[in-house]
Amino acid sequence: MTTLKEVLAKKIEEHRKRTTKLLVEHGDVKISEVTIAQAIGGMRGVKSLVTDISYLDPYEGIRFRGYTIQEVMEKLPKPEGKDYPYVEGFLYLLLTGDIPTKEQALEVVEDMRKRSQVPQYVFDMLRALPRDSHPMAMFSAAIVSMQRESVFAKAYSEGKFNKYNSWEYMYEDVLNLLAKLPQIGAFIYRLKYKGDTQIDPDPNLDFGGNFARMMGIDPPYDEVARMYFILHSDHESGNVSAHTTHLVASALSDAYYSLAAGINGLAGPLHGLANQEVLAWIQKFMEKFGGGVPTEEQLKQAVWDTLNSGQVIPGYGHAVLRKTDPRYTAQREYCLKYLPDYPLFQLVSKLYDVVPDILKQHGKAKNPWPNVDAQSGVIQWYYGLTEYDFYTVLFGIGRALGVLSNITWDRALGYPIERPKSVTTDMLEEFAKQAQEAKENGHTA
Ligand code: HAX
Repeated sequence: MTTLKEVLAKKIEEHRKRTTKLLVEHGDVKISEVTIAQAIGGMRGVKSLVTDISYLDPYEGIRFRGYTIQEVMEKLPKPEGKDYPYVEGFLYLLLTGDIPTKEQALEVVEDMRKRSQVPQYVFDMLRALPRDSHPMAMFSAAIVSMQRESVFAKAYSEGKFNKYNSWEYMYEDVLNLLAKLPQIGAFIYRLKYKGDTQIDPDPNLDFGGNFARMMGIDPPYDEVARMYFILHSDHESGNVSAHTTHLVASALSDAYYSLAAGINGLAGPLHGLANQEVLAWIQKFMEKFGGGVPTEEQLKQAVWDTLNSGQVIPGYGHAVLRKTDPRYTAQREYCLKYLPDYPLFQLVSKLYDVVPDILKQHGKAKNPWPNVDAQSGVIQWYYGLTEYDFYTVLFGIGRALGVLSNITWDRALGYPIERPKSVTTDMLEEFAKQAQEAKENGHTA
C-alpha cells in the first residue's frame, strides 16, 4: 500500500509542472481587475489566491476537491455501522484529491493516533489561564504554545531546508498538529465547564469518535463530530481564517504560528464566532417568549428589532454565497432525521421561513440566505453542549483540516511571501478624477 505521504509526493511532483508552466509561459495573463470599491471594501471578488483544495461557487456552494458535500459523505470510507466518514479519510482527500480506500483511510487513522499525544506543558499552560478566558483564546494559545515542536522550524534553523523539500517538514507539522486538536479542544471544554474532569482518549477510536468520547458525549455525537469537522473544514482561500493562515505561512512561519493566527481570525463575530452569536440571539428569543417557539409574527418583530438596532442577523448573509449554504442544508438534513421535533430546531426552521424575506425588504445584505452558522448550534445544544462560547473551537478543529492542507500545498508549490500593494486615498481620488475625465472626453468626442 502506498502511504498518504508517498501519494502526496507524487501529486506534488506532477502539479509543480503545471504551476511552473503557468508562471513561465502565461504569467502576464490577466484574471482580475480591481475597482476602488473593492480596494476599500475588503477585496470582495478580487481573484488573487490559488487553491485546488476547495472551490466556492456563489450559487452551488462549496466543493471539496471537486466533490459536493453529498458526494463526500457518500464516497468516503466510514467506520463500521456509521453514516459519516472518517475525518482522516477526508484529510486524505483534501491533501491528494483522491478518494481513499478504507485501508488508506485507516492508515491515516493509525498515523494520526501515533502523533496524538499532547505535551503536558500545554495542559499546564491552559490550567494557568484564567477560567473565564474565551475558549478560542485558550485554543489559539494551546496551538502556539506547541511551536517548539515544529519540525519545519527546526529544519529551517539547521539549514536543511530548501524550496523542494520544505513541504515535507510542513507535512510533518500539519499531521502532528491536527492529531492533537481533538484532545486539546475537549480538554478546554472539560477544563472550563466540567470542573477539569478529563477523559482519556481511546486508542481504538478515530478522530471524530475520540473527540466525542473525550467531550463526554455519547453516540451519535461521534457522528455529529465527523460531520461537523468535515463541513467546516474549508471554504476556499479568501475567508479570514484560511487567508490568515496562508498569509502567515507565506512568511515561512511554521504551521503552529500560521494556524494560531487563522484561529484568531475565526474568533471574530463576523466569521466563526457567528455560530455562538446565533445561539445567544436565539436563546434571547426563547427567554423572551417564555421558552416556547414564538409565533411567526413575534419572530418577524424580533428580527426587525435586531435590524433596527443596527445589528446584523447572525447566521445570515455571506461574502461570496448567493443562496442557502449547502453546509446549512446538510446540518438541516441531520436535524430532520434525528431531531425533527426539537423546539430549538423548529425555531431555526421558522427563522429560515421569515429572515430571507425581511433581509430582502431591509435591502442591504447581498445574500439574504442562511450560512453554515445558522444551524450548527442547534445540533450541539441538542446533545447537551449548551456552552455556546465553545462552538467556535469546534469550528476551529474542522477549519484546521482545510487551512493546514492548503499551507502544505503552499510550501509544495513554493508560493512566495504575500505582499499586495497599498495606495493612498489621494491616489484613489486621482484615479477617480482620471476615470471621470476619460469618460467626459469619451462623451464629448
Ligand atoms: N444582517 C443584517 N445586515 C446584513 C447581514 C445580515 N445578516 N449581512 C449583510 N448585511 C449588511 C452588511 O452589514 C452591509 O451593511 P453596510 O452597507 O451598512 O455596511 C450590507 O448588508 C452589505 O453587506 P454584504 O456585502 O451583503 O456582506 P459582506 O460581504 O460585507 O459581509 C458577512 C458578509 C457574512 C460578514 C455578513 O453577511 C454578516 O455580517 N452576516 C452576519 C454574521 C454571520 O453570519 N457571519 C458568518 C458568515 C459565515 C462565516 O464566515 N462563518 O464563519
